[in-house]
Amino acid sequence: PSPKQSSPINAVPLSRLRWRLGIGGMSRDIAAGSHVWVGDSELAWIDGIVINVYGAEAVIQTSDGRMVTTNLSKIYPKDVEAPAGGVDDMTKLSYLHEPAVLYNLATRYEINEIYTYCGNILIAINPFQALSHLYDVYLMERYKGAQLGELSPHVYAIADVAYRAMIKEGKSNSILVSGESGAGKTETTKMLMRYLAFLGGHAAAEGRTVEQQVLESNPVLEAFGNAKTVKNNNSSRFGKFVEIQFDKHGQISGAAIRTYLLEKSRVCQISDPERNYHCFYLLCAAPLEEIERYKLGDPKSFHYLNQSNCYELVGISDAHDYLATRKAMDIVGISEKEQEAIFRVVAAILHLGNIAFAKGEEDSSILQDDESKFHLQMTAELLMCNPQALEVALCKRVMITPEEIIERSLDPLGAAVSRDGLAKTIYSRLLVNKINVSIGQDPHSECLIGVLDIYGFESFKISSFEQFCINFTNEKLQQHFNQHVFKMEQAEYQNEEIDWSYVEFVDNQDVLDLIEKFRTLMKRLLYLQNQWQKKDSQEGGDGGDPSYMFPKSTHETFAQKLYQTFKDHKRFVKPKLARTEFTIAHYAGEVQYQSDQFLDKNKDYVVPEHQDLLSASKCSFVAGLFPPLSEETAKSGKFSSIGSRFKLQLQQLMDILNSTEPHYIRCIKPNNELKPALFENVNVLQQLRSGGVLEAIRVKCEGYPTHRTFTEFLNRFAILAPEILEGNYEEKVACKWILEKVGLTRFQMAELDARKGKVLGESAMVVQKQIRSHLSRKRYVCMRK
Ligand code: AOV
Ligand code: MG
Repeated sequence: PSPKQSSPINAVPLSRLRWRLGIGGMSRDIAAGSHVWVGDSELAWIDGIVINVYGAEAVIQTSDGRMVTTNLSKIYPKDVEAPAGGVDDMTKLSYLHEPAVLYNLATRYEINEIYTYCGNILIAINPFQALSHLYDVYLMERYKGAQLGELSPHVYAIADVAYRAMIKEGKSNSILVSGESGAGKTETTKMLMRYLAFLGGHAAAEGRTVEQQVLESNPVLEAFGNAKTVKNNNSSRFGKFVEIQFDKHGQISGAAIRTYLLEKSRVCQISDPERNYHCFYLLCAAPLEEIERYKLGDPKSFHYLNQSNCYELVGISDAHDYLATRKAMDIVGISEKEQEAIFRVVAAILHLGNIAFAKGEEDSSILQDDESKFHLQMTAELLMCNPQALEVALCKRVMITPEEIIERSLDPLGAAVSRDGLAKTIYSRLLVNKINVSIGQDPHSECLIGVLDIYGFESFKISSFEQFCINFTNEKLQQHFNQHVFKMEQAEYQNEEIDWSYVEFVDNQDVLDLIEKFRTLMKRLLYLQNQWQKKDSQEGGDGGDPSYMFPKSTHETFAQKLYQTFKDHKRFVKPKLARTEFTIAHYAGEVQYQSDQFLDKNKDYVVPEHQDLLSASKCSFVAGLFPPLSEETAKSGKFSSIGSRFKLQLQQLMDILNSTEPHYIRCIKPNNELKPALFENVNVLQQLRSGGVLEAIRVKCEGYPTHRTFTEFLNRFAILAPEILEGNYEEKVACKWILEKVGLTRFQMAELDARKGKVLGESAMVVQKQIRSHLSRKRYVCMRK
C-alpha cells in the first residue's frame, strides 16, 4: 500500500483507533496440530492437540494423554501465546470463549489473583483465606483516582470509579454485589464501604463520625441477621442496601441502611448443622453478670438452639464477639439502655421457646410443667409484661362475633404455633430502624453511592418459601444486570460506529412473570382462607383466625392448582410422583421447592392478642416495637402477605437502582468445602453461566469477540507479512495489508494463528523477536512525534 491510500483512515479520530475484529466460526479453522479445548466431564474443559480431522470430526490428544474424538463444533481453539499468569481483563483474551475464560480465572486464582475484570464488571473469586496484603491502607491510596484498568483489578477500583463518576456528574451511583451463598458478597461489600469511607471520610474527626457509624453497623447487622447455614458459616439472612450520602465536597454526610425480608423462620426452626442467628449464642457467652441477670446458660438448654447439634463455629469466639458487638453498637450510637433492652428481648425469646404445652381440659392447653412455668415467668419479666396475660395470649384466642366476644382455647399444637409466631414477630422487629435512627440521614445530600448486598441464590434439599423469595430477589437483580450489560455493550458499539442490530438478548422476564402469577395465586388463597374462616366463625366454628395454619388438604389443593396453572410454562416442572413439590428453572439453575408451608409462611399477620400484650409492656423499648395499629391497618392486616410486601420493597429498590449509574461485582465461590486454593472448574463454570458472566460474554461474541488494538495485532501477526515493517505505514493500513495478503476479508484469530503456526519455525522465533523490537522502536518514534 502507498502512504496515500491511508489518508482517509488518518481522518479517523484517535479514540477510534481500536479496531474491532471479528471471528467467524472458530472451529472451521481448526486443523491437525491446532491447540484446542475439548469438553471433559470432570474438568469441564481440557486442553489438547488435534491429531487429525475427518470431515466434521476431530481426533484430539488431551494433555492427560487420552485420545478423544469429537465434533469440530464442540472444540475451541486454545491460545498458546496466552500470558503465563493470565490476563487481568477477559476482553484481552485472544479467544473469548468459555474454556478460555475458565482457564484464565483458574490460572489467576492459583497465584492468588482473585480479581479479574470482564470489561467493567469485576469478577471476585472467594479466596477462603485472609489475603491481608490485598487490602492494605497504602493500596487504598494507590487506587485513589486511578483509571480503571491502570492497576490490578480490585474492589477499590470499582468503588473509586463510582465515587469519581458521582463527583464528576453529580449523579448517584450504585454498586451491586451478587453471587451465590458464600461467594463473598458481604465481605466484598464491607471492603467497598471501607474504601468509600476512606475517600469521603473526615480528616480530623472529633468523636464519632458518620463513616465510623456506617462501618460499625456491619458487625451489628451481622450479629442479628447472619447465621451459619450449610453454605456459609456467616450467611446473611436478610438483604441490605446501604446508601452512603455525600455532600457537595464529596464528603460523607449521612447514611441509610435499608434491609429486606429477614428469614423469620430461623428464629424457631433450625436443622443440623445450621445455627440460629449469631446473637443468641453471643448472649449465652456474655459476661457472667449478664448471664445471671437473664437466667441464661448453656445454649444446649434452649429449644430454639438445640434443634441442631451445632453450637460453636470454628475459629470464632462468641464471648469475644459479644463484647465486639456491644462496642460496635456504642459506635453506631445505640445507647447503653437500648442495648440492654435489645439483649433482654433476645434472652426473652430464648425463654419463650422453652415454654411447652400439654393437653388441658377438652381442647385446651396448659403449661407442660414447672420448667415451662419458670420460662413463662422469665419471658414475662424480660419483656416487662404481665405473665398471666402472656399465658392467655399464647393459649387462647379471642373471637369477636356480631353477638358476643368468645374466648376460645388453642390445643397444645396451636399454642406452640402461637408461641413461635410471637417469637418471630418480636425478633423481626428488633433491629429494624434502630440503626438508621442512630446514624441519621442527610436531608441535603447531593448524591449517594448505594451498595447492595443481598442473600445469594439458594437451592437446598428442601427449599421453601424463604428460598423462593431469596431467589426471586436474585432473578430481579439478574434482569437488571442483563439489561445493564446489554446497554453497555451496545453503547460501545455505537461509539465505534459498528452495526449491532443482530445481537440477540435473552432475558429472564419469563421467570419473573411466573413468580408474579404465583404470588397472585397465593394471595388469592390467603384471601379465600380468610373469607372461609370468617364464615366458619359466624357459624360458630373455630375460624376467624388468620394465624391458624392451613389444613393439609389445602396444601395439596394449592399444589394441584400450581400444576394446573403452570403445566405448560417452560420454567415450571412438576417432578414425577410429586404431591406438593415443584421445580422452577431459575437463571442460576433448577430449584425444587416444597410447597407445603408456602401459604402459611406467606401470611403476614400479627395476632391482636400478641400486639396488645406487647404494646402494654412497661419497657418503652418493647412497647415501641408494637405501636398501636390504626383500625384500618388492623383490618387490612389480615390480608397482607409477605410476598406482596416484599414485592413492593423490591420494586422500590429497583426504582432507586434505576435512578443510579450501576457497577457490578460478581462473586464466585470456587468450591463448596469453603477451602482455600481449591478451584473446582465445573462449579465455577456453573456460576459463570448462571451469573450472567458468560451471557455477557456471549453478547460480546455475537458481535466482535476479539478486541485488539492495531499495535497488538501487528505484534502478533506482522510475521505473516514481514515486509510491512519496512515501510512507514499507519498501523491500521498495515493491519489491513496483512489480512489482504493472507486472503482474509475479516479478522479470524484462529485462522491467522494457524497460518502463523505454519510460518513459525525455529528460526522464525528470532524473526518474531526482531519484529517486537522493531515495533517498539516504531512506537517510540510515534510517541515522540
Ligand atoms: P456471601 O455474603 O456471598 O454469602 P460472605 O461474604 O459471607 O458470603 O463470605 C463467606 C466467607 O468467605 C467469609 O466468611 C470469609 O470467610 C470468606 N471470604 C469471602 N470473601 C473473602 C475475601 N475477600 N478474603 C478472605 N475471605 C473471604 V450469603 O450472605 O450466604 O449469600 O446469604
Ligand atoms: Mg452475605
